[in-house]
Amino acid sequence: MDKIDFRSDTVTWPTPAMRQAMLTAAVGDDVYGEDPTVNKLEALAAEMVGKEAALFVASGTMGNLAAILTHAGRGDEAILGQDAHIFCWEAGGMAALGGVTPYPLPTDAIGRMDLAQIEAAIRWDDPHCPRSRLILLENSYGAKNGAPVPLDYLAAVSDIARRHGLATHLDGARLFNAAAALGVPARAVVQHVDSVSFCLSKGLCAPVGSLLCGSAAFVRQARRIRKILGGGMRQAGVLAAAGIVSLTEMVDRLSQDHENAALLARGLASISGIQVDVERVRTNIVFFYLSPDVTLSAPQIAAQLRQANIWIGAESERHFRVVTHYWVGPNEIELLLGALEEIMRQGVRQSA
Ligand code: TLP
Repeated sequence: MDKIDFRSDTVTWPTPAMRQAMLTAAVGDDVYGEDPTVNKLEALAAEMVGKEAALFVASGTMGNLAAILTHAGRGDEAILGQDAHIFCWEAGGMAALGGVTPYPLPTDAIGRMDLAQIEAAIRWDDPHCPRSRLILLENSYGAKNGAPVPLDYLAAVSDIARRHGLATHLDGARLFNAAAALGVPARAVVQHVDSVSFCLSKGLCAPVGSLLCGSAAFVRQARRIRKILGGGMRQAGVLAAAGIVSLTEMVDRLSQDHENAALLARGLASISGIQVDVERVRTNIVFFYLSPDVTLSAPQIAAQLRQANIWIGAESERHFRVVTHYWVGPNEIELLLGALEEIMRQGVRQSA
């Protein structure tokens, strides 16, 4: 890559094998269902997550929105974590385009809503109220250090949903990271939910694309919704070809990114002026904080690192997010730690 970029795993460039597969991909018109490479990717994705069917969509945001608009409609309500990506970072799509109201609940240190609070959030059947229709889950949970959310919680939420006639959708943008950290296949993570979306364009390095998976009937309707959203693509096989490489070659290496994130977190913990909870790093996302004696702000530190061609995310005045991926390994981590240590040496107020 042209820079050392820890801001996200979305920054990943396609691998050489992907570029080669894109060059030679067989294509057709996917709106007619005639792109053989898209069809192959969708079949592979459905098989890997143990659902009947899958739909290739442009992004994680489109996958989540298409799922919500398939499960729910105007006047319906969706229960979700108050720091879930769908609630915070998807431009309010469910309300803006679907007339679906979010019902946000607090989450614990690994992104779990309280089960009793979920149950209490489900509305009476009363014409005054929105109609509770959907519970939205996320795994791994981005806002909580990319925590893998355990299966017993997913099973318990799905049990609540079933008892009340609600649907469940999992934002699995980093589903395979969660599965690797939990030590189970992806299909086990999604066995309890009605639908799941996962991204090819994050740690799996594809340039574009996500898959939305569920029952055949669900995906048939989601395909209509994708068309409404302007997401019906034509010779999308050139993109799907990279996605097939993602699923066949890139899934098994994600645990390396997790080991690298742990290595990075341990290194950060040894730098004076930085606070990081190493134990919480289970996948590829690390949050770290400036201690009160540091005079520089997070954006100032990030700007100084950029001069060394190293990019990290300043999330506020006092904290950062760094994400490991295919293009940043132990060498890049060493460079980041070295540069940061040097900046911090100047940025920590010396006590007299
Ligand atoms: N997340 C991006 C930013 O939007 C924050 C990132 O850099 O992490 N669900 C989750 C859990 C995500 O983290 C993201 C992207 C999405 C959905 C949306 O995927 P895209 O960017 O493909 O629309």
